[in-house]
Amino acid sequence: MSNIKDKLYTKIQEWRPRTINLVKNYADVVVDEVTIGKIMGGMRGLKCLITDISYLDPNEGIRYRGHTLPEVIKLLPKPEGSEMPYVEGLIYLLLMGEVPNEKEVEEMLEEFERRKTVPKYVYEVIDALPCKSHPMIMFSAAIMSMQRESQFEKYYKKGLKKEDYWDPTYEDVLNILSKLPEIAAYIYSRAYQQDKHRHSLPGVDMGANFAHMMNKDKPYDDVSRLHFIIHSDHESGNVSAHTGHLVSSSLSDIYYSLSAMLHGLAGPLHGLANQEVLRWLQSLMKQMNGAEPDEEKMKKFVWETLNSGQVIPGFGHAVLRKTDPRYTLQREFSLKHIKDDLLFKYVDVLFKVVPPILKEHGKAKNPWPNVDAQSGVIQWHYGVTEYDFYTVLFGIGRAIGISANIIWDRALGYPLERPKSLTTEMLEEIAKKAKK
Ligand code: HAX
Repeated sequence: MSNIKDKLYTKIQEWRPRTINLVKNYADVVVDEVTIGKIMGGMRGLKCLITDISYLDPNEGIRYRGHTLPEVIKLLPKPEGSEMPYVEGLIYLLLMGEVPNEKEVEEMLEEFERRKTVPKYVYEVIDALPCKSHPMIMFSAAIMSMQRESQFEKYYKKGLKKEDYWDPTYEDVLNILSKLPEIAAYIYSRAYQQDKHRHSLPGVDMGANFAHMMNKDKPYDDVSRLHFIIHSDHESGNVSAHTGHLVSSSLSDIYYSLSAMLHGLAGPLHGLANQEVLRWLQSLMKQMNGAEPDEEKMKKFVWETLNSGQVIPGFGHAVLRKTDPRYTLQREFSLKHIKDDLLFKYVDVLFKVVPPILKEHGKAKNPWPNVDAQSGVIQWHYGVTEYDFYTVLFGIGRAIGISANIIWDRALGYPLERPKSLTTEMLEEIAKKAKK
């Protein structure tokens, strides 16, 4: 066993009694109330999932293993001369629940290095798709094609014990995560650059390697690190994380689970919102003839969007009730590196203009910007202007958190997910009885 896997095994053994205790001794304790409103309202706020990897507070935002995002950025080791930490260190933190030291990050980097070569057939699968396919389709198909590599499936067929499920899952996770940046960069070159792909650079971390493959200079390595880190996890109830967990609960392997989660991420109310923000901003700038932002004209445009029945992309959230700290971190990065960028100026004026309008409009429970309002603008500034690609970048990050969760789901023996459904008539009956 590698040192990392060995240490993870110790952590798992230490944690297991807590799970067993809750299941054995407290299974009947009531945690939450299931109302008709919650059932009909997409289970908003219903406390019925478990993860120890991240927790989303509506007012504070996400914490990874107890740390806020600014703390994560501050605490994790960084490559020399970089503002942003190693993504590999974040993976260690999510898996172990501990901030790694330099040596532990080094071990993680080695784990990734030896696994990062993408099999040739994956490129062929991507090439076989029409180059006008959405990049998320290419991404999902590429991951699916690698299912044949699954260690979990191989050992499960041989008769793996339940308590050992986590072990080949861990191998599958590291195998696939280490390859995602190259697969994404290949999709980019295939879709937009007439196949001018640059292969992985040996001996560099994920952020630097991705910048190299995208043919971008500094600080795009830090842009990538920041992007992958802040998108990695947002507790378990969001569509992508929940989908990944649900699919994996049937003991489908990580390839099936990650491919499935991407399909949820690809929706405009979730990850695709970053693409939608750019599309919407472009039409706004077109109306303004590319001039400097003008608050009054922008207010009019926001109202026009709302009055036509559309949502303002990049604003609102199902859980958050304040500005998303992932937005704030990206804004701070932008203020430091791209503050004169016209598109960024537009985004910054929208930060001022949209929340009061959404409040006046009176529908959205949260009028503040979310992660997607900023991420595309940074990519655009550094020359990644093909906004169809942005959700793929989100997907690399999100795969990290979902994978860490799936390893722990298996380690703690979480069961097949299977809630119960009712009919409308049954709910009407329940409602009638409650009114009596
Ligand atoms: N613009 C206009 N209307 C909005 C809105 C926005 N940005 N956000 C919410 N609303 C509306 C909803 O459409 C809903 O209207 P109806 O009652 O007519 O259906 C009403 O306000 C109540 O919605 P809510 O309870 O505040 O929000 P939900 O939990 O239902 O949905 C969403 C949360 C993020 C989907 C929503 O805020 C939205 O559509 N935002 C724009 C799209 C977006 O930015 N998505 C990315 C979110 C972050 C993320 O997951 N990234 O991956």
